[in-house]
Amino acid sequence: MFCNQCEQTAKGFACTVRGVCGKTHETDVLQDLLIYTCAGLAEVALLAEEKGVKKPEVDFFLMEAMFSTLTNVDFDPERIRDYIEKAVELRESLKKEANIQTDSPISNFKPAKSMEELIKQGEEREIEPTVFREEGEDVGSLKLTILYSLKGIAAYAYHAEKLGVRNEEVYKGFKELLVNIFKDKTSDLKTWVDRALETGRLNLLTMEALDRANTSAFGHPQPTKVSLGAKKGKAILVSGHDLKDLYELLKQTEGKGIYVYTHGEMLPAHGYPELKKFPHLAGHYGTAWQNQQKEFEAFPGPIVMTTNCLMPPKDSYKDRVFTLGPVGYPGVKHLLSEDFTPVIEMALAMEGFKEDIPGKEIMTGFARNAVLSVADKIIDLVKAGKIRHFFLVGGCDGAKPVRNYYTEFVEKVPEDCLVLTLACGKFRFFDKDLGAIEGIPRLLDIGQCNDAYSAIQVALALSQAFGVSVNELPLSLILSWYEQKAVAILLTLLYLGLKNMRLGPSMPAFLSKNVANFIAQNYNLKPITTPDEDLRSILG
Ligand code: FSO
Ligand code: SF4
Repeated sequence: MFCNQCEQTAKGFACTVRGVCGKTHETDVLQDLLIYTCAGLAEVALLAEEKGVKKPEVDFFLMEAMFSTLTNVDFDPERIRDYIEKAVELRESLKKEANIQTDSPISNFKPAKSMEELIKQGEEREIEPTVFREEGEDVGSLKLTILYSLKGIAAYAYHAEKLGVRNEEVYKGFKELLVNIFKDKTSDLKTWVDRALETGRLNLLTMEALDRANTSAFGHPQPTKVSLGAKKGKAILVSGHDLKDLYELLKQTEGKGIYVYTHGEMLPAHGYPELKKFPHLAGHYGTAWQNQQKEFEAFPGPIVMTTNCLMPPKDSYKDRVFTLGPVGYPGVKHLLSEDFTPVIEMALAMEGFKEDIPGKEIMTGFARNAVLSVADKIIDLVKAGKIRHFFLVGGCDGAKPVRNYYTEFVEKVPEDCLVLTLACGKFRFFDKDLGAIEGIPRLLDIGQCNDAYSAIQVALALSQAFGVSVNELPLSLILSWYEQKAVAILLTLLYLGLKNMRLGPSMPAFLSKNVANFIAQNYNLKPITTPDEDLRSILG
């Protein structure tokens, strides 16, 4: 196997024996084969569209299948095999319906019948080394950057589409880029740099669609207090990012005497009016994804993983985990629909929390509408010199101890500065009381990584209000990355022309030296150093 798509990749190079995340060789090569098969389906879908045959279910399938190859989503070779077979089935039926004949290898791939042979086919089509061998290191690096961002886009588009919102321009561009990765042998670097930025643009459109989907279904998030304690009684824990899954579960558990708790990236769900209206949405339990083995083990009820980041479950709680949609793990129960009956039955059969557990209260729900509703006040405070600087300390968490940088950074931010945050990296400081500046809390949780669009809108609105470009605002982005949604967001920020961002805890292994230099020179993207040094160089 060869996988270098996430921040924790082995030795900062690639996982080649077994994933640090727990992904096996078999799953890895099958995922590469699935991506190859999806490229074939995308190619045939584009040809069919030219002939006027358009199947929305093909686009949705592509999003779900590509999402399943993202870090910490699907570890189950059988489920990846099902996706490969479904992709070929959809491709062949499209060919028939639109009368398409093509000799393109990706569009004619035939999956082997036995698992053993299928794995061999995957080994022959391993994406990373093939890409590097054929077009040289720099084009290979850009192709991987684009491919990984497409996985991020797939995740966002999957959530949006589940709520009935889609963007046809994104789906078309997505399919074209996926096909190009496999078929376009041009070694012209400029072409691939332009395509990487185009991927960033498509991701912005996708995040806009997701923001629209979430806010039209559940309302605009409002600043909301969330308890970190627990109530005596039966309990279900919901993790991942999918708000629709949480909503369905809340509806199905209504009046059943079960409390529902959020975990990890589900925390911002508490801010949405249509979700917080359920009185049995009781609070938030636990912290970021990398702590789940300890936290899930201690939770006295079933656990629903709606998306990443799933870690290999320990035997002590494996039988209490349920996966959904693109998520999967061998031997873990998988729900085929949003019918949560098995989860509810398990919760009812368990005792739950034996007593009330007191906990701190924290705030979430500072998405774009909430922040912009006090924009005038914020602008006045900046003009009066009472707010000196904004720091967006956002992104993913992870297991590496060097990620303490982000905790220390937030602790050291001077008292006349605001900290905006999003995604699971915030669990390193989300329960700190940073106080307020004239009633504006100094720590504002914008939401999930999926809400990066909201943060971008806040920055754009401030730049308009001050009549300067975003790069001239007293705003610094201190980013942490882990998986491929973060790669897509980074490309969006580069597409928007954002400069001087700091990225950690390490630079992506898939960026070649030349590509990394190109980004450093053109965007002044810097690796994090120490909190003191970075604060000094930003604030002077
Ligand atoms: Fe975190 Fe995982 Fe949200 Fe990521 S839970 S690391 S960027 O998948 O999606 O922030
Ligand atoms: Fe390694 Fe990350 Fe790939 Fe898992 S997803 S195999 S940890 S690079």
